[in-house]
Amino acid sequence: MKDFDRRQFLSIAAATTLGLALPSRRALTRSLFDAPADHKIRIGTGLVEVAPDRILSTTTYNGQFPGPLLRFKEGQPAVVEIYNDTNTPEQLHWHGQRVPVDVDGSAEEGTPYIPARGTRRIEITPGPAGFRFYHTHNLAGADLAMGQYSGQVGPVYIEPRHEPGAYDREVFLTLKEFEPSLARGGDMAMDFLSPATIVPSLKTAADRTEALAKGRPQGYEVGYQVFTIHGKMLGHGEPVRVKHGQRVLFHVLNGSATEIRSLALPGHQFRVVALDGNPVPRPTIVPVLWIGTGERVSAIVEMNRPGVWVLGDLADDDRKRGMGIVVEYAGRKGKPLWVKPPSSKWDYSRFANPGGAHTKPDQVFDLTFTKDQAADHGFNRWSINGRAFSMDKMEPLLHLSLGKRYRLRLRNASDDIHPIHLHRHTFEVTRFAGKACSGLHKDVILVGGFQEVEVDFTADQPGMSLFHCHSQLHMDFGFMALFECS
Ligand SMILES: [Cu+2]
Repeated sequence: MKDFDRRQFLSIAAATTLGLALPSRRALTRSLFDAPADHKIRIGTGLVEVAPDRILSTTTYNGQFPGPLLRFKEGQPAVVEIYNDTNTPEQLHWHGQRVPVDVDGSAEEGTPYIPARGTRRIEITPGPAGFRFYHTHNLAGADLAMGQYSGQVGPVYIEPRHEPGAYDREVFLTLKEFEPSLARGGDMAMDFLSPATIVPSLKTAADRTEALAKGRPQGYEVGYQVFTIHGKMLGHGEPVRVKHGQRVLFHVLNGSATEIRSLALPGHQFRVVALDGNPVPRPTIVPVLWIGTGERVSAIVEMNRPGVWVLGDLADDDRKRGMGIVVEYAGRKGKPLWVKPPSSKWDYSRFANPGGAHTKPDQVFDLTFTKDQAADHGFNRWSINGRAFSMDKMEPLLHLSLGKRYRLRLRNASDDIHPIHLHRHTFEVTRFAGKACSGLHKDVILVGGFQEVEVDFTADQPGMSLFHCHSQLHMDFGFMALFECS
């Protein structure tokens, strides 16, 4: 705590010297003197009752899963006290927020750890407004009890200064699997992204690296036994209780360590109003939501088909093992009904403005992702531009100038889909698989097998920012890079 106060003092002293605007007197008083915390988070072992006969033991926030919904007000400084009751130093990452390295929650960037059996008290100025989340940023490697395989995931809502209220109620849902295990190969849905345009040279490059791996087995993938929404297997939690005519705004977070999820509600449609917590330029009605690891979708459902329904994943195996929640209309009883929706594609550009970026970037960087099959103790090793990240060699991959606009051309020379995430920034999707678009602001984007996606962003955060695939299995085996900005 002393450490925190000193740093605060130094940053204020520096701001004064530079003649910068000081935080408000209230903010100053709160941080320098020991004001009560706005939120207290306790990291420790918790029991999660996913069903009456299934109680899991895992690391949680405040003994519950998901972690408590943390509400902040945009731009209003808040103090968070984090207690670590485990024997492992921890990192708590504020996903989707523009916060300094000191509090972002990434050891790679230089955030101090929350010591084992210790405490860290931080102050953040929350923003941008919208649906964010917080999660551990520890490596797990081959230890499937660690990192985001555990229960260290919770939602954040940052209230905007003006809330548009075109709905009757809000429901926050966190999707998460438990009881992971390693297997060779996987069965993740691959063909839902649209357009499906691939770049032949990326396929050729992948074929070449695959040929080099000839004779090696498939790399490990992670599978799960237990699937939950809001910490409960389908049929075991409280249903979402609705009334005929209500407009319900669902804020859905994919808190998975590795999986892409889908969601449908038979007889109903989703009006997608925000992606990754940011309002979309063109709210669009879709029958199915697809949500990559770390992505969020906010969608309004008009409750106009009274009954008892399953809001669930399209994958039958996963839904039967728990990935669903019951939606029950007032006065209706009976067995929840699931109906497979007609097939549909997920096209990010439908939510964006047609046509490309309005601002020309100052510089374009190509980032090519490759897989070296089973190259690291049976795990696939991942590289960005030929470099697999390691904590021993942490030199930044890109050097950025503060205030400049950059374009990243994300080039996937592998057959997997990767949820690509950039810390401390929001990017604009300007081209998806050959289709130009604009106005879609996100912090995670799915890049399909052999596909190319372009995102633009302004480097407005000094210091290191981590860029990585949000799959724990990929980031832990090389799929990370640092961008340094000064
Ligand atoms: Cu990945």
